Amino acid sequence: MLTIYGRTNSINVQKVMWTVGELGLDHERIDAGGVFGGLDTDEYGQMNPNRRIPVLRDGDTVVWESHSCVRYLAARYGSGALWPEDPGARSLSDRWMDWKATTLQPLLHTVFWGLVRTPADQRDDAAIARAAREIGPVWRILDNHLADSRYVAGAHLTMGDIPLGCAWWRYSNLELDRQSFPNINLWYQNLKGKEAYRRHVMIDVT
Ligand SMILES: N[C@@H](CCC(=O)N[C@@H](CS)C(=O)NCC(=O)O)C(=O)O
Repeated sequence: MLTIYGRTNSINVQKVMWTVGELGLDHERIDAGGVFGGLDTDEYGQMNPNRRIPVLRDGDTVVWESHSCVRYLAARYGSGALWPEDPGARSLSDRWMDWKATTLQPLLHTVFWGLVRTPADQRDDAAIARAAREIGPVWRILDNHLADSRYVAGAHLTMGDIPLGCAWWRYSNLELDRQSFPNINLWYQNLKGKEAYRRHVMIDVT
């Protein structure tokens, strides 16, 4: 059985839980991080020297870094579905996962942490406003891509949709002015049809 360490309101844990749910895998999740703590023990440090969540354990295999966890699960249990077999097709999923981590996430981090996890009197309003402005054209890149593609790597859900689906839920629940993204919105309607997305991702943004 799989074990996932991490609290449910972590976007990085949500990616793993959605993947586990999508694949219908037997698992247990152990609360860790945030108010639950538990990251400073020797045992945890041996699993993840970064002392961050999530950690995924599958028998003797221990994986950290959320995108690596998603890739591991997709490759081991979702071959031909979440894990496209063809390297070219898989590169589409891969690049949107990397894009989320490197291009989108720094901006999303600034607006999310600023608006949700920082007390109002301690916020850097200028930094939040700048990131909120700059993230619009970044989402537009995905919106343009989705004009020709039901999911990020084609007609079916793959691992490439998972980090972005989590990011979109978080972004669309923030109190800020957003442009309209019609193709992302259609894609999001498709994601909402997935039970595991509703269950693990569409929860209070805290
Ligand atoms: N790049 C890492 C980031 C991991 C990370 O920063 N996790 C945060 C939660 S989203 C964490 O462990 N925070 C400390 C805590 O929850 O106590 C990944 O994708 O897994």
